[in-house]
Amino acid sequence: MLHKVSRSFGLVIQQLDTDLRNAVCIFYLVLRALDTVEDDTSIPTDVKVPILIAFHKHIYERDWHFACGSKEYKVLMDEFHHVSKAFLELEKGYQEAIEDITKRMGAGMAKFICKEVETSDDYDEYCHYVAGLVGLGLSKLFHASGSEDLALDSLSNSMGLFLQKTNIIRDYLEDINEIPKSRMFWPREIWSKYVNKLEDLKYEENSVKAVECLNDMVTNALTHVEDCLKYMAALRDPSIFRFCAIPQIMAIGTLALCYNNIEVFRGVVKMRRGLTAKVIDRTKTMADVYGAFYDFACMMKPKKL
Ligand code: D61
Ligand code: MG
Repeated sequence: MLHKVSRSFGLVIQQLDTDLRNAVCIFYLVLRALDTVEDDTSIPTDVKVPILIAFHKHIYERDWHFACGSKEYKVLMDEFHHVSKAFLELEKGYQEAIEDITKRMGAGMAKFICKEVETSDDYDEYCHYVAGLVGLGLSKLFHASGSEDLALDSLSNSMGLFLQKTNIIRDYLEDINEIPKSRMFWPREIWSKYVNKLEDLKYEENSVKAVECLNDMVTNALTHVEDCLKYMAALRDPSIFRFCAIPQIMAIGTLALCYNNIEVFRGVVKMRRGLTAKVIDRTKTMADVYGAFYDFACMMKPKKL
């Protein structure tokens, strides 16, 4: 099920050691199910909010079920009893970490169902709920497995914010074109410096403003890089290190590709398969991470006039 719902994370989760691999896999599937509820625009708010808030309780219920989502996410929701069953077989320490994060993420998602992302503080707060908390939970799981020291919450949070903000930037067009209209996560405080309406960024006559706004968003995401490098430099276990480093390198690679690139407003901008394969094959040490971050940062520098 993990490989069906996650193209990218399935691979890096798979290479963790058995105990931690099971816990992280269940953690992923629980949060993906929660996110499927959040993202399903056909569920009325008064039905959705209580489910988000109580989700952390449902994972203890062997036969709890809520049908929603589409394609592979619908299958995940229909077969959720397998996830609860596996969750109940995890060690107590893992269970408690997963429950705590699910509870806080569900409450944060509920808060933002009725609230738009206006300021950059809102943007950081929303990204904290949906991705920063994943970082906090993973750090807890790494610590519980006995392989790592417990990381600082602020550094764990930045690991998630860097990944989430990269997704939000790359997915502008996909999200703005969604029918029925999906929610948008670019903060008004940033885009309103360039256009009157967020959707104006996609029209050809606003190309110059659009790229300026995009560069502002990429620069905002890059503020988390220093924390991410600190977080990764403190890891000891080689498989945990790769699990953390590969998504981070993919993220800075994606930002380098997006920077100053009008194609973000025209179609899909994605790293090429060959480059992805290289990152997966060649990420082993902190020196590899510094090298990749340096190379991608150098690609961004000359792109600006
Ligand atoms: C180290 C390694 C992996 C990390 C990390 C530190 C810190 C944080 C994260 C992974 C989470 C990064 C999330 C980035 C991708 N964003 C999404 O998938 C959005 O949904 C967010 C809510 C559900 C999060 C589920 C998740 C994701 C990755 C995990 C995990 C749980 C558990 C373990 C390992 C990795 C996004 O999804 C739709 C989309 O991207 O199109 C959304 O709805 O905004
Ligand atoms: Mg979501």
